[in-house]
Amino acid sequence: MLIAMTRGVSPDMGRCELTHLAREVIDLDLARAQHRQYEACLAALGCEIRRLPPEPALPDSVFVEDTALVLDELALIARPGAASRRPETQSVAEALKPYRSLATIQAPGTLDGGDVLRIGRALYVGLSSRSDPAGLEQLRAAVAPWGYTVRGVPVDGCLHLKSAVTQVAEDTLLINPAWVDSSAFGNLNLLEVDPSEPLAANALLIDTTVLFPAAYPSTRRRLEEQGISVKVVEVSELAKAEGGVTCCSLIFNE
Ligand code: CIR
Repeated sequence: MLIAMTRGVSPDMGRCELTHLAREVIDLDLARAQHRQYEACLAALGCEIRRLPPEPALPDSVFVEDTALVLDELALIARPGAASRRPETQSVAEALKPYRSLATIQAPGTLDGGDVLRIGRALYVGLSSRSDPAGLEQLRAAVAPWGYTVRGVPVDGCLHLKSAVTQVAEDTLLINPAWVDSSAFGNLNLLEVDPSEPLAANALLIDTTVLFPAAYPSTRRRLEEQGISVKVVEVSELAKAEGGVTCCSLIFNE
């Protein structure tokens, strides 16, 4: 069974971290409704939703993806690059303990889950404003016993690696080549976002369906033209906090 760990929207989300976006007013009620709809989509795609305890004082705590990397063999608790986000990890570690043995990124290394793209047994790690080479090396050491390859990929112009590239089918990545070097991804097929939608590369693949933001219809058409099944979700308020569809869950096999 697939588990999707999520966490509700903090009442303080208006004070979230922002790196590439200007601050806009977030409608909290709408954000909560969109988040519930997101959870409902995950449930409809076969995920069992496990809600983490709320963290009302932590503005970005809905973005649970950044707090950990959950592999079949272990869970690695992240050390987010933004200091305001580090207190989010404790409750995530507690919640993951029943499912996996845990390793933890140690100071001064930093790693955000949003910077780790897993394709089979290859882990691509964004070297971004949030994740640094020391974090990457700790990740490499933690997963070495299970034969994962780890490759650093510089990210420029966006928040995380998965803002620039995500998996949308077994052998296909959706990518914004302006933010990450396409040649890093070897033999995989690359589908580019529509140039008018630079933020559209963050998609969430569950089995053979892609959960995808309503805001990017031109890129959605590109996905559908490739025969990819797309489930659209409205996440406008979460996007104002610089979050996308991968960020709001940790998905793993029970
Ligand atoms: C942050 O800047 O950390 C949050 N406002 C947004 C995090 C989005 N997470 C993600 O893309 N994995």
